[in-house]
Amino acid sequence: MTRRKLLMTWLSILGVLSFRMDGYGSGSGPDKGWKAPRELVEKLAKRRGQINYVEEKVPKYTLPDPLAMSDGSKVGDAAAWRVRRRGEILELFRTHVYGRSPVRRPQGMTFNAFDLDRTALGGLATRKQVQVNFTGSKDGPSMDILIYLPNAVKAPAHTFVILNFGGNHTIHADPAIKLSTSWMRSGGKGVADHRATEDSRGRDSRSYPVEEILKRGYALATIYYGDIDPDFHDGFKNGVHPVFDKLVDGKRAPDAWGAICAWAWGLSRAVDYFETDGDIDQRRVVVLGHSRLGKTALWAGARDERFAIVISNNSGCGGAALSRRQFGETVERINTSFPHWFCENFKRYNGNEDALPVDQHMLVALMAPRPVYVASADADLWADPRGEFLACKHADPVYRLLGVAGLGVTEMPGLNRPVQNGAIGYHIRSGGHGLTAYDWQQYMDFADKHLAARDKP
Ligand code: GTR
Repeated sequence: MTRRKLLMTWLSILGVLSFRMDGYGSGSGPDKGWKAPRELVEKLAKRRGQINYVEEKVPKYTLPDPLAMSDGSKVGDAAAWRVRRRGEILELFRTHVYGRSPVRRPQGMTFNAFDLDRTALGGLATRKQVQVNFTGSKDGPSMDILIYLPNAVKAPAHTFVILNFGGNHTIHADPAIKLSTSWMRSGGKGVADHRATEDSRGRDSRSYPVEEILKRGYALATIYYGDIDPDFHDGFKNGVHPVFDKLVDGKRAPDAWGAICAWAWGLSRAVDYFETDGDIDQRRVVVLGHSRLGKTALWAGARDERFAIVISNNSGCGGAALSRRQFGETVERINTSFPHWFCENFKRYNGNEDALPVDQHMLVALMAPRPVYVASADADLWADPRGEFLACKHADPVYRLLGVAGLGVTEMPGLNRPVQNGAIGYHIRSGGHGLTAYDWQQYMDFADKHLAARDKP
């Protein structure tokens, strides 16, 4: 053996060893692919008997083929996908899952900038705050967009847009961020009588590494989701629903939009604004969301192709996870806990997932050929990490039909081994349900690769 070969052999042995050590303690080696941590499965199975956390108990299921039309005919080329099948799938999701929103942007919508500081965050950023009045009336529903632009980068900036859970003022301690006056869910620090108090300023900053994002050259835009529609079931009397709902005989239709669709619609209104702001590169807007807002990001990206990249963080049931697996949260569970999230028709599939004409791999496929990224967390079994991975895997044939490399792997990667080879990114990281600095790093790496490749505006 030559000295070089000997050295290579040693290096590869060392490589394998360090690979193994990384996965230690998780119950799954990165070389073998992720498996749900056994102790956690046992604990959860005991605590919530009616919910399935055991892989072996996942029922046998057959997924609808994204590349077969509802009449059974095959989708054999990119044009057939584009012209026939994509619209058909979108329509199925509208009818059966998320509901139908107004088709056009609201007439008379206005954008009112109420803050501009070119020396924000010690000179790192330009901060803007803009109120979007959906009907053009100050008394009508509105949302506030908070934007940080990186001063070190020449405009227009590549931008991440994300809905937040607690009000714009919770993402950073910057005292100039307007304290939200909207309705809030109770429970979080700094919320009294469903309103934010000063104590909630910067409360959620760990999920929004604003300085890191800016230093990597990205702009960040964020909106409080409750501005668009407060997150509780009130019969669709508040937020944007009563203003834009089309009632039939005084009633909402079974495919009328639920809250997730309203939040997604709000994200599209943010893009309407970006189109008017020369500081933002409207062709390089990345939509990202966590959990229920990860479901929202996916639906936003499916509905509106102006989003260049779509990222779902721990979105689970009704997001990236396959419904038919019935692992962790199920369709019945989610429709019971959150009856206002989806359209009324979705309830027909409670305990009846096989009857759904779609599954969530088809939602991921609706992003094609645009890049999409799905991320899971080791301890977040409620969101069914394997189901989220499988949705990516079964969306892959659509990407390939369109001539784009999709996921590029067929087995789940190990913990903290991001897959970013093609236009479908995926990772499962250690830890629980949450949006972390690690997740952001992967998303920015992914965006670096894909946004630079887009045509110049
Ligand atoms: C849970 C819900 C999940 C997920 C999560 C969240 O209670 O069951 O589907 O969306 O909330 O949004 O934090």
